[in-house]
Amino acid sequence: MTSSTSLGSQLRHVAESLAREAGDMALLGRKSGPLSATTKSSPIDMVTKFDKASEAMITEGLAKLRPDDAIIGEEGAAKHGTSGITWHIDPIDGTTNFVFDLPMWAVSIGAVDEHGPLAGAVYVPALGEMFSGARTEGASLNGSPISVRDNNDLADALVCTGYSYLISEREVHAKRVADIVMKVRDLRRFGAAAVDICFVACGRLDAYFEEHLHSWDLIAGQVIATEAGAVFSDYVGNPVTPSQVIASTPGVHADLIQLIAASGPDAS
Ligand code: LIP
Repeated sequence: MTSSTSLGSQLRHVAESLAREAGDMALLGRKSGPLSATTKSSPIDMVTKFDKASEAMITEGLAKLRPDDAIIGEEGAAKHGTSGITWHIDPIDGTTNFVFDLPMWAVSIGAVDEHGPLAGAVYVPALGEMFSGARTEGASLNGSPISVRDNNDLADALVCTGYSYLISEREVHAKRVADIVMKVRDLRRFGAAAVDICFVACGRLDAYFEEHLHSWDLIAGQVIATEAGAVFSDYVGNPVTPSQVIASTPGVHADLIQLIAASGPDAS
């Protein structure tokens, strides 16, 4: 890394290398035999030894490569920093898919500075796909530039969503999905927010929406998809937060906000 390389580019490279190392370890481990899981926030919110091993590998790598940065990880990693950079780590995003040996799971590693998401990588080991990006420096899939799908028609849009682990929160989701599926090309539910957002970034999806996420689900995909031309907001068009995420190609964003508003719990 030359001294002229931007900080965003340096952090993008760090995220890619650590995501690949941890993701390949988890994929190899998953294929090595039967897997046990315990649960966290609900009986369907699972965690495995590979979630924990992946987070440990990533935090050890950051301790060597970026010792002054802060860290927030899904499985409990928490470290203060002095550099102004904070890493948000989802060591296995899509743990349910990982446990059921489905390919839609990823290692998501994103870095933020005082201005927001700066760089990130989302590695999907079972698909052999590395998404990455850095603010003002573009986004890529396996090194090739990516961009969102060019579409201005919500009825033509392939839209992805997800559901909370808390059954009590799913009633709203179910009603919303029942309405929205009638107004778009089709709905998908892949089970990993970081993958869903990166699929918007590369044009495989037109839009993604979900509530009740965490920063580690969002940050890496947010910088990648933003650099690929996606727009982000909450469900009413305000700045995105993990609690309410819309990521879409620009041409359907406003109509999707209106459709979500018309299909929500307060809709007539
Ligand atoms: C998952 C998210 C997904 C959501 C799941 C779960 P995890 O994260 O990526 O979008 O629908 O309920 O929260 O728990 O697999 O890291």
